[in-house]
Amino acid sequence: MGNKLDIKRLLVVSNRLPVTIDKKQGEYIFKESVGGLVSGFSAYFNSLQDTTFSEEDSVWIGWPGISVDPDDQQLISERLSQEFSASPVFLDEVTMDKFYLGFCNKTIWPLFHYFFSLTKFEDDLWEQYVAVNKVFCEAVCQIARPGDVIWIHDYHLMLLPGMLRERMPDAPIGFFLHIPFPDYEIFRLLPRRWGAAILEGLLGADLIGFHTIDYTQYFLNSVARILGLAHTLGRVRLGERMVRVDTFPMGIDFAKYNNTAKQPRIIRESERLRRMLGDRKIILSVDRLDYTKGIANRLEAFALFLEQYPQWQEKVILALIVVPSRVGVDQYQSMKRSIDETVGRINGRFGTLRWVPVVYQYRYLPLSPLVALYSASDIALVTPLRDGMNLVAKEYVASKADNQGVLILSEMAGAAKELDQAIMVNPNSIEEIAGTIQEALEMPAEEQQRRNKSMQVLLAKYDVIRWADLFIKQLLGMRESERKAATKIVAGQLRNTILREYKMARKRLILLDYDGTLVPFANDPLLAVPDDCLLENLQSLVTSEQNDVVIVSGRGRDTLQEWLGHIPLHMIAEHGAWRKRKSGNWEKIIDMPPDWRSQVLPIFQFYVDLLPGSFIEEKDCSIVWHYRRVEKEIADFRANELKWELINFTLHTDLQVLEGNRILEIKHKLSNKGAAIKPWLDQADYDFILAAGDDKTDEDLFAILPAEACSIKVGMGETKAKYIVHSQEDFCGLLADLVGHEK
Ligand code: GDG
Repeated sequence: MGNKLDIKRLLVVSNRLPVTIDKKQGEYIFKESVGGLVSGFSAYFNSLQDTTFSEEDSVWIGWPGISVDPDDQQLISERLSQEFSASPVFLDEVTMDKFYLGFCNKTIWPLFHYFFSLTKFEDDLWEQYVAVNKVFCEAVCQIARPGDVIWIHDYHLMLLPGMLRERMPDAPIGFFLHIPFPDYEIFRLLPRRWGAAILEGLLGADLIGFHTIDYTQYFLNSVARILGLAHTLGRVRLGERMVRVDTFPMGIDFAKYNNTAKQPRIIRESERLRRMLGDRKIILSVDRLDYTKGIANRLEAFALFLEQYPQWQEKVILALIVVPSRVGVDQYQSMKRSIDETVGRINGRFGTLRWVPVVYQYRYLPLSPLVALYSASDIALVTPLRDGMNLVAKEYVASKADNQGVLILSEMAGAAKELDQAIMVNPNSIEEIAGTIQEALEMPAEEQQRRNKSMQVLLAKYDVIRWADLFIKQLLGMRESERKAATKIVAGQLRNTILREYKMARKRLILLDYDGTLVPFANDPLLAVPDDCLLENLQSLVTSEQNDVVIVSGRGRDTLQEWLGHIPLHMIAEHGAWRKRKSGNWEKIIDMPPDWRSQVLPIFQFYVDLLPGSFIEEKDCSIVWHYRRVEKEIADFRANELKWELINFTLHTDLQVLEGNRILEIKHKLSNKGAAIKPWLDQADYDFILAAGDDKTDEDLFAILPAEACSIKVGMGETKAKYIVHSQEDFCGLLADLVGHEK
């Protein structure tokens, strides 16, 4: 596995520890916890000693599942630490019930799985959620040391990253959500105060991970709509911090399931199971008891299958394993009763003295019998109504040592994005599931093998260790690039150096972009007028004989002339199509092809009609389509369409498409800011060159500068510039200081 990094420990934080404590006759008993997070993640956690983390044991922090008597807490902590590398968050059962069975499972769980009619919106549940997140925060703060990497898991602790960030501004913090993140239309059903607090809480992390691209997009969309924070390629800037949001589909411990299935005792157990069930075809259903898992529909579909395909009666059984879960929540109790009744009804209706159609167990199975059952089953029926990922589907395929068996999988499970060789079903359609069972039972053996092999390759490659490793590498990698970027930020020592070099220079060239660099963007480009302070600063700059100041802009020359013409500046307009020396007139540098305007305008016009709020700006040698005023998603979609149409149109012409800050522009391919400033670079022996710009077009300028030039990108993102300032205001502050040195 990966290189050992200079990191002390990984602190994993989740609601429950991988081990649950029970007390029987005064004795504490330790047993494995149930559920996707624990069963999946434990493999990674247990492998840690040999991987990325070194020096000391990593720690898993969470609730141990029981109120521990204060007198026993020391002892329990020691046992958990020594035997399980775990550290307990001591909370009494009443508090935990209010939290776990309250906001977690009466609000977040139903809402995030699109069961909004089951969702409770109660203030006291929210207050309890906040309070327990605070207790976790205290617990982590007590354990964390500088250098620790903190990885928080799941929907119970969505406020924790933000709370920890306040206490530990520099700690590397990751967060992974194991359930779906819903579409904005669903998320916004939460009172705004709660929704905003959850998003802000999550954004306390450096890296936020989801199972699928859809969840990632939904999250980013909610962040944009509710907090007003836009993202660039999944990166959200929060003041000095950058948060990355990305997709990491969780894998399973493939080797564990595959190797277990190959063990002779498991093969024997699997054969025994088959014989015991009368050598009938076995359809397997394994889930925690949960309304999201679609157990009721699955049972109805099995009944419909027996009715529609009577030839299969007595030849097939449904092995229904339901694992107890969230026993205190009302819906779960009534669901349990309803499953019991449905199973009874089906068995009563179809069963015979020799055949029980649904073999039902309401209990947790240890790993070996579970794998034997996976291995013995001809079909796995995994039909959740909504599921973040679903690991059972993956485990079933991994346990097919002989590659025989068919996975029927709900298209509403995150796993459907990867397990493309499963037979997909809509879990809401009982008819569709029933028909698919028949299709699966008749699938030829070779086809089953082909499909399973293909999925096994994927599962073996993207297993849980690789999943976790990628997440951690991404988390540390982005911290590293943030650290590198920080060394480029014009502040402190670096700022003083630039000011000093400026002051000491004999002859200076100062190249300044206009929009986004000297003035903020305005919704209407004609409103981005320079204010008095900027005009004064520019005036002071040009007053010095030592300075050549060039405004290098994409703006039309008329606008530049009107706004800045009274100051003796050199000016480049329309990305270099026009040039003006400070004491000269405007010269045209580029000749546009004939008829270009009459060809381009109708294309732009069409998109203005399609996207109300977008508009055209016509210049001498270019045409710009602005879409800044339009809502992001719809605008991005149209902009992408138009971009490709324009790229196609310009293919064999001298024209070029330019993508700027919420604009698309057509210009001559020879006009660019780099070529435009070349005459200045060729002409004089400057001993100080400063260039600043915020947009892609400014990159052409940065690229042509000599290595010693002081190039400054305004805002974040990939750049060829040597240095960075966070904002346009920051750059104007620097400019004011340069001028200050001038006085
Ligand atoms: C959440 C998300 C996401 C179940 N019964 C037994 C047993 N299990 C194990 C399975 C599997 C795990 O529990 C269940 O995981 P799932 O992914 O299917 O579902 P959730 O518990 O709802 O998990 C889910 C997951 O987190 C991970 O991110 O995939 O979408 O809801 O590993 O094997 N294990 C044993 N006996 C049982 O009776 N040994």
